[in-house]
Amino acid sequence: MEEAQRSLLLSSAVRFPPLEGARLSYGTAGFRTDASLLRSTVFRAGILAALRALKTRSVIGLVITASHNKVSDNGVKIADPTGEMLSQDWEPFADSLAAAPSPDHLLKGIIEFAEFEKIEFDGRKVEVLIGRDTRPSGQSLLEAAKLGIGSIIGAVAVDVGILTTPQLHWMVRASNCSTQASEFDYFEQLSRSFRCLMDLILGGSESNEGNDKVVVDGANGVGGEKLLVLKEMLNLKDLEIEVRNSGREGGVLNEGVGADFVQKEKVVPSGFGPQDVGIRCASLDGDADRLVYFTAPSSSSKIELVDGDKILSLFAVFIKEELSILNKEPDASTGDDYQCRIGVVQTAYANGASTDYLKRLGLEVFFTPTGVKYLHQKATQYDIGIYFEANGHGTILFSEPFLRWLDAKNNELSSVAKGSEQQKAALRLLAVSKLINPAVGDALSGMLLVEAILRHKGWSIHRWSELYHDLPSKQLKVKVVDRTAVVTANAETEVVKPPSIQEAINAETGTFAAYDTCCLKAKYPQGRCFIRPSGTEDVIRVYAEASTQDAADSLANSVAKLVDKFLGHGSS
Ligand code: 16G
Ligand code: MG
Repeated sequence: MEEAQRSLLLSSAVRFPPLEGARLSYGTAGFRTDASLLRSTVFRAGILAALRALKTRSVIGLVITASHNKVSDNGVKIADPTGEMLSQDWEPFADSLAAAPSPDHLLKGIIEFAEFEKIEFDGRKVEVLIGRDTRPSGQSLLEAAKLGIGSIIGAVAVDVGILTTPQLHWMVRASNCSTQASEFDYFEQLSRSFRCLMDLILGGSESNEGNDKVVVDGANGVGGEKLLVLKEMLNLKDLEIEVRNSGREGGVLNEGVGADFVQKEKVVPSGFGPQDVGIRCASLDGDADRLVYFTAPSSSSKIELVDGDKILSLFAVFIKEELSILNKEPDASTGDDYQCRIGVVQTAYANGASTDYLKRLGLEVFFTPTGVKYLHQKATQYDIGIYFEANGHGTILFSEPFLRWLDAKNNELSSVAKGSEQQKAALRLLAVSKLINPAVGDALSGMLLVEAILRHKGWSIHRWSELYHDLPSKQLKVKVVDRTAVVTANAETEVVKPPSIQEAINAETGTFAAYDTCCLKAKYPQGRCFIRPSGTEDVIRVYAEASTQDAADSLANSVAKLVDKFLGHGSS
């Protein structure tokens, strides 16, 4: 590394004294904590993004967001050239950059890592796109990120403004594919492919009378704001999209609103109530990479939740049907049948009833640990990989070879069977591949796909919800002395450290071991329970599922007590 580069790094680093005390780690979704503690970490994340751009010679993304966390938090994460999450083998470097105790240590760490990764500091121009959500702390953190990026010679920070997280990921991907990559292009692509899908659907299906409205909770954040823009561009006549909590009405980000609140608390978000009974409602999270649907209850306070598992199931049903239409006729002209491998990816949080349902559809279901990066990576291994977390993160990935085949098939059908259902199926699948965000789960594009499929099938939200019945479940969090003491395996379904706790959980969950004393019935029929350290909060999470709500609650409570006993009570 040249002297000019060293002194530039040192002179900028002294302006961002390292965080004292709290040690941040690049968790499931980047660095995240109280915004007032983040300037030095975001500056260093800027350096990291610039180094990644130098290494890959590609456009890199940096997003300033804390998603569904409270408004006073913020965070930062990096998007790789494909628009996916930062490569996992760079995460330890991210941690050590954030933890470097002085500018000298920081410089030494960068030099060593650059040598190891063979990063050349040749001053060639590389770009880092910076996007941020609507948090008030975003502007000052943006300045810190810019200075971090600017302290690597040749790296240029491009402020792309306030965006949803998936928009930024999409723009990074598009920039590296040399396609149109502005925010306007994103909206254009979504609206064009949605209209194309709706045209192919409206031609052949019944009308969806009474189901032509969706009311969307924008979490008082960037998603609501952007949905209003998208709605203008879509200019729909047959679907009314009403946006509430758009962020323009003055409500507080994520406070009593948003997908995380709705999914965890199972109550309507603020601004929704009895006037919405029977109407299809949806909720986005604070940076619009999560989507859940729900209906408002007429009496009880609990909503009917249609979560990520059900969105996944709807997508899977649709894709499977379209593929079977497409493959119905043997391919007379070429005999070229493509063996399309569909894979579904879930986490341990997926409701057991959804997994059963997907398996009954004949689909291959795979489990990964929590966090988009794990699910996404697995989904890339299929021709069509559909992944969702129950909390509403997810998307559909199409492999390049499959898309090439589909394109060729469509061309062929347009000469031998133009306008046939078979050709329409090819066109519908092509439209889906353009509508759905290939970089990361995207609540806006996901919502448009849900709407198109419901319209195609003539389904109400209730019909959709009836695909299967969720097993009752309960989630709890437990504050412990050190959450990193818990190490899990098998997609987080098993604790390997500390010893013996898994046996205790098994004993509690075990259907045959634990009998209800009075009626000799299993205490937790169909019980399933796991614990895992949170990647975003300083807690251990407990998830329990059973055939009754009481049993699920009781199992979760018992296991929470075990966690407390084994790991010690943390201060709150
Ligand atoms: C982050 C993850 C999400 C995961 C959640 C779990 C991304 C983009 N986001 O929000 O996938 O479900 O963390 O949170 O990866 P937890 O570790 O606190 O339970
Ligand atoms: Mg989010």
